[in-house]
Amino acid sequence: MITFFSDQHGLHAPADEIFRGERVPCFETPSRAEFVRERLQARGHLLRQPDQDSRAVLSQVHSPRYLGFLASAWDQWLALDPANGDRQPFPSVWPVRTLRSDIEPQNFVARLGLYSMDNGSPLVAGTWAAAKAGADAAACAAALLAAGERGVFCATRPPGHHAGADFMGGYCFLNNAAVAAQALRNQGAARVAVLDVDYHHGNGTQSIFYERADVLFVSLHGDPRTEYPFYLGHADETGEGAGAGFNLNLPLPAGSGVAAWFEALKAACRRIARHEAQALVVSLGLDAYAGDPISRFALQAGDFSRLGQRLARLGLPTVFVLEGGYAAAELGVNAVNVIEAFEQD
Ligand code: OKP
Ligand code: ZN
Repeated sequence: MITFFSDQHGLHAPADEIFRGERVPCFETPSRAEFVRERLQARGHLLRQPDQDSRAVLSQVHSPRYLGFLASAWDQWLALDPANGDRQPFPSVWPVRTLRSDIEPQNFVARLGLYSMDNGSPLVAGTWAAAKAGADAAACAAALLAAGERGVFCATRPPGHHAGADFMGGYCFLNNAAVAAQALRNQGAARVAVLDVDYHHGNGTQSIFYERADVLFVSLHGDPRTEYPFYLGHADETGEGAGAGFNLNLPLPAGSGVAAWFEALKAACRRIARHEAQALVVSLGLDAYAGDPISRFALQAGDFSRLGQRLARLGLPTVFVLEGGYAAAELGVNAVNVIEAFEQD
């Protein structure tokens, strides 16, 4: 399968994240993408660097002030103190209920909080370049579908599905799946479906399309009562306004087994078929894997082949976008199992 891979991903390599109040090494590491690249190459898949600018599509899914902030955040951080070059900024204050988010504060950390849903998305000098290359890959993949390709894989990081129109979160900065879906719409697909199989609910993607009927969002994930992102992803979130009925969440209790997962996948596929979509975007998180260090589902490597086969049966041109998956050494095998089974079916 044609795969987009950006060398720029390595520019986003934060050292630490905050976990239970302590700094711990980041789970979302450059090695994740390198394991995927190695496996793709070993299996003879073609790798391409993204060569299209996603700027126009990005401005359809993210707000101008958020994009402006993200593109210049590192320079703003350095402007505070040149010694900040070897420090990671973390937000510590957020405009929750009753506080105003319409006015951009002048204080940098206050702006960082305005544009963040958590303190778990460390930003470094190369974050913008890496994230932008991922979004460019998503736009490239959509263009290839329009040119007749059946499946294209974006083996990119950082992931994107927690990033909303105007905020980062959960290691995500730019919503690559939303970029792919919007680009497919721009190219003439009347109806697009996004299927998110990452262990964590894709709150960013859901919120971007929540009031739209043209992009159906379907997600299979750990129940937000106990799992990140906690504040979205419940079954009663079905869409609003014109988008009423075009959002389907299938939360499963943490610890659910493989049979329950594939039952939920069946329901997801049925809803997608009913949408009569002309193209599919898969937010391909691989953290439903039994060996994932921060997730609690039970899929084995062979189950990812079964996933690829089920997706192929939808019969839709499909963009796969890498999201989470933190058992880094197994990520390549699991990702390539999905796309090869998709191609073979
Ligand atoms: C991103 B993606 C664990 C901290 C968890 C948030 C998880 C983000 C997952 N120590 N932080 O959906 O895989
Ligand atoms: Zn995840």
